[in-house]
Amino acid sequence: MSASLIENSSVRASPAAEFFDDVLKGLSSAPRSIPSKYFYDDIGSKIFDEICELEEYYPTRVETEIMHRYSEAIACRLGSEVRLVEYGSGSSTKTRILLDHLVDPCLYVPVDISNQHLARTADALARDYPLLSVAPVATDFTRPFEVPKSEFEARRTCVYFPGSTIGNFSQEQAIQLLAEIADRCERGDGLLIGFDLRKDIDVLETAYNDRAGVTAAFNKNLLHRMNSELGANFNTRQFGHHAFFNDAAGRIEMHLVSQREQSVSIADYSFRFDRSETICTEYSHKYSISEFEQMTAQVGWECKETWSDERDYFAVMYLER
Ligand code: AVI
Repeated sequence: MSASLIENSSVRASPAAEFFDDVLKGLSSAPRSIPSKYFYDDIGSKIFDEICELEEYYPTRVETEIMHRYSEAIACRLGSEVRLVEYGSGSSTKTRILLDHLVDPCLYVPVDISNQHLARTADALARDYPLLSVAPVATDFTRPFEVPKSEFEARRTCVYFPGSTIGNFSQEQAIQLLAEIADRCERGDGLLIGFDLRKDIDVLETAYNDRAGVTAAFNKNLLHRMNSELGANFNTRQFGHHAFFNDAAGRIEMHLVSQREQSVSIADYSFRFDRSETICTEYSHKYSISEFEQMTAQVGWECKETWSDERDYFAVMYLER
């Protein structure tokens, strides 16, 4: 069975216009920044999949190990006949571990901003799980969207939010998003969320500065995207990748650094960059389990169980509304 894609375009301007507006706004602000969601075009999503395979990038590997080790306990927490809604589903790799253990799931709703990647992933899932109904939604999950209904009434909806994507929001935005997810849920619905834990700075910085330069290519893909989609004229060789841990803020920050004084134009707009001036492209917050429990409790979630690895690198938490 192939899965038909729902594109949620009713609530916003065209994606190209929105990208243009966000880039102009971000490059005009001080300090300069561009929202990290724009990493994920078709090429960026593929580079991200490569990052997940890197030796240095532990989060995917460790989260996958946790999912394998505790899949039965996790599936038991979610219960049978669940409607599983995954935020930022990407390639849905970890979801397969969950799907292999869930009892009679009613519907799987992968939600992702990259529609081509989503369509391919949803088709592959529908092929590999012929008894599962898959209803992909192509949208930015931070905006309101209609969650498809299952044919048979689900016992509960569970939002699955793996991959530490929550870390890519500022703390304030993360709390706001967790509150919105709670609002979209009913009492007793669940949230299964993966987040990266605070740890040794070297381990963190190595994960975002891999030797093969895949993370650098991921970061620079944003420049290529602005050139090809917005007609910008970034000289991609004149910007470097810089990622470091900001201890006070508890986050990795990723930047594109201008290698010299230069001007860049986008449509009728021109932006001057000093040497070493940066565009912040991503935050990746790292939390402690208790910090995360407090954040979620503030907005109506009750933590039921947390699973982590032996080194406490990563945590998967199950919460109920
Ligand atoms: C998707 N997100 C959780 C990744 C992270 O670790 O913050 C994105 C990423 N950026 C560089 N490497 C991976």
